[in-house]
Order: sequence, then structure tokens, then C-alpha cells
Amino acid sequence: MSSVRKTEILRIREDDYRKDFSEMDSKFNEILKHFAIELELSSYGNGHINDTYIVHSKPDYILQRINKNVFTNPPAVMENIQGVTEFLRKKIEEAGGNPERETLNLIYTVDGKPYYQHTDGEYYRMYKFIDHAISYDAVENPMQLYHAAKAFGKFQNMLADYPAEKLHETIVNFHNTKVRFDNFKKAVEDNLAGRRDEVAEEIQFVLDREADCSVIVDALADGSIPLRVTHNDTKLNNVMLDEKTGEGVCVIDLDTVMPGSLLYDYGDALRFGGSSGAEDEKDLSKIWFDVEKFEAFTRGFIEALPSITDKELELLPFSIKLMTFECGSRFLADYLNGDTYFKTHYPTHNLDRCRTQFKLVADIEAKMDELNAIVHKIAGR
Ligand code: ADP
Ligand code: GN1
Ligand code: MG
Repeated sequence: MSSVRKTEILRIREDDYRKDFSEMDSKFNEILKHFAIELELSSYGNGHINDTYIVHSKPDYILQRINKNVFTNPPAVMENIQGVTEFLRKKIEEAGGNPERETLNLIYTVDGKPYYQHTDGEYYRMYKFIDHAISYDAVENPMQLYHAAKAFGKFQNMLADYPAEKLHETIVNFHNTKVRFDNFKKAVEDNLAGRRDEVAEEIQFVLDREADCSVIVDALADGSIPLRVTHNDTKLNNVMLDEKTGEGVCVIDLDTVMPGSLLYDYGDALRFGGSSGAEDEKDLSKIWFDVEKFEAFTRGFIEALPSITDKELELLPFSIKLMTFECGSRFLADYLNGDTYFKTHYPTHNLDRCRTQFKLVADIEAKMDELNAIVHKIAGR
């Protein structure tokens, strides 16, 4: 354990990494709690994909095991993150900001790599821990969404001239909703977990909305909206907000930075942030699409991205519906496949998540005219 405490930038000994951190976590946690001593390395955060640990040191670090099932080429993911963070570092310096805090800072191994591959084949990476900033798992007030929107908008602005051809497609067709729809139908057909009959209503909900799936994909293909470098996973807990001012500090979770549409970032952020409740709330009477939160995020996003085109503006409310629909159908597909993609904590976790998403989709559909009017009011065009 003490070897972990000694971890320093560029001085990480391979031996430190040779331990299985998840095993350490459960075993030592159990032993140390009997001595009322806190573990120096513990599980951290609520991401659905990677295994994240905080390494208590001076300063602290974030250690992550990259999910190889989701990211089949971790070195390509790390090449993207290395390229993007170095690029952002320069932009932040030019703007007089603090790159130690405003972008992720990778810790390199002693042999100069941005990740370490353990002998068991698993990939680990390390970042500086961003101090005095919070990533929220739930929205506490609409101002948080305003600040998150500014941060995600600024992130896109800074990457506007990033050479997109350098980016690997870390998850192929990540937001290609047409392909997602086909994958969904395959999950229904395969019925791997034998759960198809209990979710007939949810399956029908997806099938009824096939026409929506082509709207953004086709608009990108025919050039009516621009291809941009986007984050693609803009959940509120993927941005750190300053613990005192509440303002955006740093956009994190850069695994899916790829060419895409601004609508993916906007829609996905409001899929999560615009909900009245938790993504896995069981009581659906507590779930609706909150127009006040929508307005706060939309205001921040449009302020940060004045380059947004008329066509993109027109599609903003639709994109929330589509990203929510996409995510709900991904949760349902994973439920049908036997929960192999998202981390789940109980057997119907993915189904509960799917149901909140579909409740939101239906509510967004009902509020579409109101949402469109608000976008026009905010944009002034
Ligand atoms: P996942 O892909 O599993 O969502 P993330 O990269 O989003 O993994 O990390 C999970 C959580 O860990 C984040 O939501 C955030 O709370 C925390 N986290 C990640 N990186 C940092 C960092 N550099 N500093 C502080 N907290 C971090
Ligand atoms: C995952 O990694 P995380 O928890 O920030 C997922 C997103 C989903 C989200 C749903 C790489 O995000 O696409 O929208 O869960 N990330 C990946 O909460 O699939
Ligand atoms: Mg995350």
C-alpha cells in the first residue's frame, strides 16, 4: 500500500501497477476498516463504464481501469486523449487559463506511455485529481446546468480546429441511431437473456420511433448540419464544477471524443440534466422533463456557441428526444443481452433506466412546441 502513497508524476514504478487494484480494493478495505484506517486507494465516482479509483496521496490521483469490453482498442482511446489534452493545454495557456485544472492531466508511466498494460492484459491510466471541484450525479439546481452547458460549449469551441482525421473512432457508430436501431432489433431477435416477453411494451415503444433514427445521421450526411469534434458523453457527472463558484472547471471522461454533431452533446446533456429525477428512478410518477432545467442549459449552450447554425438550433429540442430515446433503447438492448455493457447493481437496473428514458421521451414529445418556442426566444432567431 505504501508504494501507492509514494506515487509521483513520472515516477510510477511498474511494480505499483502490477497489483490488481480491484482485488486490493475489496480485500484491504475489509481488513483496514477493522482498524478504523482509511484505505489509501478506494473506488470512486459513479461512471457506468470504467473502474475508477482515487489514489490518496499528496496530491491525489485518479486511477482507472479502462473497460476493454466497451473500448476494444484502449491504446487508440489513449492516443485520442493524449492528443486532445495536449491540444487543450495549449489553448488554455493561450487564453491565460490554468491547464493543470481546466483539462485532464495524464500521468505517464516511467517508460513514457500514457497507460500501463498489466500482465493480465488489463489497461490502466492515471490522471491528476481535479481538486476543489465537484462532479454531480444529480442536478441540484438549474444554475448547475447553465454552468455545465457553458463548459461543454467551451470544450467544443476549443476543439473546433482540432484535426478530426487524427481521432480514432473509439466506439464505431456510437451515436449512429440508425445502426443503434438495427442493434436493438438484433437484441430483440437474439433474446439472449430470455427477457423479451416481459418487456413487450418497451420494445414496441422503440419500434414505433424508427423514423426518428435517421434525422440527425442524414442531416450530417447531406451536409445540412456540420460535422464537429464532439465529446459525445455529456452527462452532468462528466464535467467538474468549482466547489465555491459553481462554474465549470474541466470537462472529463474523454473516451468518446470523436467527430460528431453538436446535437449529440446538447441532447445527451439534457437527457440526463433535464430529467426531474434519477436515471434509475423506479417511481415513474417522479419522472418528467423539467422545462426550467432545459431553459438554463439551453441558455448556457447558446451563449457559449454563437456559431450554432440555424438548422442546428431548429433541431435542439428534437436532439434531446433522440438522445434520450437512443440511451433508453441501449439500456433495453443491454437488458435483453444479459447486462454485459453498462455496470448494473441489481438485476432489473437496466430496465429501470430504460423506463425513465422512455417516460422522458414521451414527455419531451408532448412539450415539443413549448421547447421550440423557448429555443427561438433564447437565440433571438
Ligand atoms: P466512466 O467512463 O466510467 O464514466 P469517468 O472518467 O467519467 O468514468 O470517471 C468516473 C468519475 O470519477 C467521474 O464522474 C468523476 O466523478 C471522477 N473523476 C474522473 N476523473 C477525475 C479527475 N481527474 N479528477 C477528479 N475526479 C475525477
Ligand atoms: C455511459 O461512462 P458514463 O457513465 O459517463 C455511456 C453513455 C451513456 C451513459 C448513461 C462510453 O456514460 O453513452 O449515455 O452511460 N458511455 C459509454 O448514463 O457508453
Ligand atoms: Mg463518466
